[in-house]
Amino acid sequence: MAYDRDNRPDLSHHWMPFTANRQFKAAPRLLVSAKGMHYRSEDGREVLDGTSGLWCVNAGHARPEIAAAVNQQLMTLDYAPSFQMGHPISFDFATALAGVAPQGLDRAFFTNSGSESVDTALKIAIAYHRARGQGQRSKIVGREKGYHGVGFGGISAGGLVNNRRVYPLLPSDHLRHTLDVGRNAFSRGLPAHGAELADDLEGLVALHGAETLAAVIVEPVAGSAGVLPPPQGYLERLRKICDTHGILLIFDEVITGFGRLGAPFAGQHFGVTPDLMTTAKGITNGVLPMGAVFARREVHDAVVNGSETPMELFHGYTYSGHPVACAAGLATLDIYRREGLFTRAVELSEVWADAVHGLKDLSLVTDVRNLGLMAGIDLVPKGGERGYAAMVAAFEAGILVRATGDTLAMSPPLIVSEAQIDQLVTTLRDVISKLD
Ligand code: PXG
Repeated sequence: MAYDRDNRPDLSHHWMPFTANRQFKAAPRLLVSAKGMHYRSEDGREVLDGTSGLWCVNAGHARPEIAAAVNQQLMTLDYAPSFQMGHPISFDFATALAGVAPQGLDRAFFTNSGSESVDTALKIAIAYHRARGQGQRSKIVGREKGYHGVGFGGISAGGLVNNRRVYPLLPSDHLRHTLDVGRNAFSRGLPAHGAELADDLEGLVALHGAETLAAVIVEPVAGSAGVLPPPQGYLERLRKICDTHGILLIFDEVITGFGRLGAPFAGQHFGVTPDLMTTAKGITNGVLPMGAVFARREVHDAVVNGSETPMELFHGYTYSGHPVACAAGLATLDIYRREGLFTRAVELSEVWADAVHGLKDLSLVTDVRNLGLMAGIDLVPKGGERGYAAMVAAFEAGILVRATGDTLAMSPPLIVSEAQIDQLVTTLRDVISKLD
């Protein structure tokens, strides 16, 4: 059925996620189709995708190779039980993923989303310590402004107050965030100041005792909070402190994974290898829900070989390793490799940095941050109203950007052209110039 403004669906029954439902339903923005770098809106306009959907459609929309692989898998084996039974394609996909994963992280546990990946990784971390006779290690360390999805583990580790304040939380504590506009405003790439903030972990060790801390989870580049690249040397320092105290380091690569920074994963970009890595989104180019937790072989072996029960980890999902999602994932990996998309963000990073930092002179712009094909643009704060107004005006002007509070985020598909980068920033310049 073709949707348009005269043929709008009933909007009342779908309770929308992370959406101002009343506001949206009063003035909906509906996307009805997508191809390549563009969405089409219900009023027939082309909208340039400046956000890869929600940071997931890294190879662009409607890729025929993925559609063909999905169709073929649907007609071959649409579903098979994932507990105590297996099917070949999940093993093939895990093997293929191990081939692009950071050194040593070659064991994959499948989930269906970033939130599930995070909660899975936290459980694996706790199970790992327990298997090694350190069952007291169950506290999680996250970071202010961190976003790790919406499971109870993820919101406990996360550092965004609106996602946390209503709910009971798991035992956790937090590092300070690394955003320091005072010292680092308009840094190109990694900010120079703030590596010492990693030493917060020493403070938490002193406060809680290392023997109670299971894992530290951070986004290598915080995404949802408005694109916060880590200070130079920060991740290296965190890795070192984790090693000193036997704390596992988890990189949440739900956004940074699958080429966003110009390497398959941020761990490789930074040369810092975590013990566990959470992924989702770009794993299937966003076309089907899927996620994966990558574990260092020693972490996997401690849990699996150290188990006293036949079943080693009491955890999993009906759709873990779903055959159709695996088919989409294999076809996606093929595209990333064949088209050089894992490294395209590096090739474009100077053009991208020049483009987004070109907005610096606008009087409402107070900071611009960038890394790989990600950018965050802070506007003079107005309780989120200004960011929202910018997002709506940008959409009306033909580009899709994200707003978090009064910060705008862009993360276009990795197939973006230089001309399209120019269109994104030229449009955004115009939009920001006209804001109150
Ligand atoms: N970890 C990270 C780092 C994420 O960015 C999740 C976990 C959760 O993934 P799921 O698949 O459960 O949503 C995310 C999700 C935004 C935005 O615009 C970011 C996300 C999702 C929706 C919007 O900042 N990140």
